[in-house]
Amino acid sequence: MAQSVIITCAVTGGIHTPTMSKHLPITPDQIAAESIAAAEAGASIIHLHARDPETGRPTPDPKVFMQFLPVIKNNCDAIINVSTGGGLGMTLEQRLEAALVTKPEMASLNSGSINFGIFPLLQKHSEWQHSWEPEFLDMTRDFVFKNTFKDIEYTLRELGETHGTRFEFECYDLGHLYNLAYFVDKGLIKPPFFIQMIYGILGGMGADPDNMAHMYSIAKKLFGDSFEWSVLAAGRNQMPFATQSAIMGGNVRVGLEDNLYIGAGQLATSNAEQVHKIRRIVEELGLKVATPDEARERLGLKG
Ligand code: KMH
Ligand code: ZN
Repeated sequence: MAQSVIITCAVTGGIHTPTMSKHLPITPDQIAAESIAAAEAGASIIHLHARDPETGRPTPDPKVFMQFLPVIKNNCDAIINVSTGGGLGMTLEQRLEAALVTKPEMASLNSGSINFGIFPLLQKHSEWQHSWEPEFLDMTRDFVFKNTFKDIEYTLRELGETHGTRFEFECYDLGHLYNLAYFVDKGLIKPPFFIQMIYGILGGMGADPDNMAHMYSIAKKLFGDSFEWSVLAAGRNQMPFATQSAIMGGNVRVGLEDNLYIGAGQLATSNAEQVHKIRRIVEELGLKVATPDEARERLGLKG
């Protein structure tokens, strides 16, 4: 019998800008409401960034996180996953601050460095309404998303070993699986661990179905049965790649962080709309959607 499918919803992220979609949640109230609705629609993990309520710019400020994390926790049973990717240009210390203060069940951990090439996406949007958006566009032209071995080890020790937070290991490339294998060998990552494979970011793996098949087969060789895996793909590849993952026995991530659309040329009006869509697909495939407690058990979370 096939395992149930864990749906993660990444509700806002740090890449899309407010002028790209009026449905992107920005304020703490909006982020809380979108997260709770996504959980009600079937997401068992909510992946969270914070934004400055005035400008929409990503912020590392734990005080802003604390305006929505308790609201989400009190109004649904979903697993809270705090990003340590943060926003472009943040230092590692800034990126870790909110998770170190809030000690969530789960946090993201980016498993290697990449050139994060989002400028083609941003250049399409010419109506800049917020003062920081042109600056953001300029920064992204030569942006290295730095996640060195030292950075990863620091995060594993400070957040994982010290606080019992477990990770969504974000892998943008095949080499990132080998980085994880290195830390498994060192005893710093223990099963069951959660690999989030990321397709379609310029600088990382392209959104080619063959890449997913290959990533999965290498992950199996490296880790046997000791890992869970999930897939996110940026933009229009989001739903097809999530569907391929579910068919191959993996889990799925959707949300406005990864894609602002629900169909060709049609903006998603909410995160929950994307969760409903992938849930429908998963159930039509004859699979079940995991509850938060099933996800907790499979991912070895502290609860
Ligand atoms: N924005 C995604 C491609 C993080 O928050 O740590 C990757 C991400 C990074 O979710
Ligand atoms: Zn994120």
